[in-house]
Amino acid sequence: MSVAFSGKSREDEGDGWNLMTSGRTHNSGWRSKSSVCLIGAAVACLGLLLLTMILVAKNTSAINQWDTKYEKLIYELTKGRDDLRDERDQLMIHSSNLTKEMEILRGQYDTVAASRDKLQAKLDTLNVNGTDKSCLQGWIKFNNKCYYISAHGVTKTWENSRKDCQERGADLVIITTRDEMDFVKRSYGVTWIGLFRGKEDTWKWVDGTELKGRGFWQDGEPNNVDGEENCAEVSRSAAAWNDVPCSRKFSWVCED
Ligand code: MMA
Ligand code: CA
Repeated sequence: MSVAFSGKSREDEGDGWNLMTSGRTHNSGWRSKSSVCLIGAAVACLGLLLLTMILVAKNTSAINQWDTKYEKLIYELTKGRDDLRDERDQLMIHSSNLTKEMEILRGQYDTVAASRDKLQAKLDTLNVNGTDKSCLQGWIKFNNKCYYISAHGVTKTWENSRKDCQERGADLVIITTRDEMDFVKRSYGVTWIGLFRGKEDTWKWVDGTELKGRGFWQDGEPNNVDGEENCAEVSRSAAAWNDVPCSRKFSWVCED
């Protein structure tokens, strides 16, 4: 060994090699060199192959790891998306239910509001300005208004009936509601009310206001028989109005 690394000539080196591989020819030495080269190359190739295999294995494992990681991520994202879709569907159902419920409640509110307004109106007529009205003796209180009903058997013309009411500080009754109508018809026999034919064939109340709507006329009335029926009466039996000549004599009802 010391000879091979002593810095001598190439031949000496050859000799040195020969010394190391004693018994071999010059030719066989060259072959040995090439074998060594081949073996070296093979080892190098094997090493490279091994390295490549390790790298590939490493990469494959890394890829596998990445795959697993992404598969997991994709699974979680998909699940998250599906959960959100479910939640959205539930919310949409809930929202639609709430809309329906709101419509029902709105309907109920309208009904209750209408009922409240009706009751308020009734309360207003019952209790004008919050004070309970008191009626004079001989008068009847109905829905917080005072009425005078002429005595049984006493009859007058429409004009004289009205005069009687005015002398009592009132006037013939003005009927505005079905309630009031039902109250007035309870009087005796045929009764004058404060409704008369004004100019241009319009029906007017004694306070100067015009009759609005159909009122409570009997079927076929007012028919103005002989063109002389200018005053309205109500009878217990008919429970509705009829136009008759104002000169007829009937009972009457005054309203304060
Ligand atoms: C009477 C009189 C009229 C009324 C009719 C209804 C015949 O006349 O009361 O005013 O319209 O009856 O039939
Ligand atoms: Ca008539």
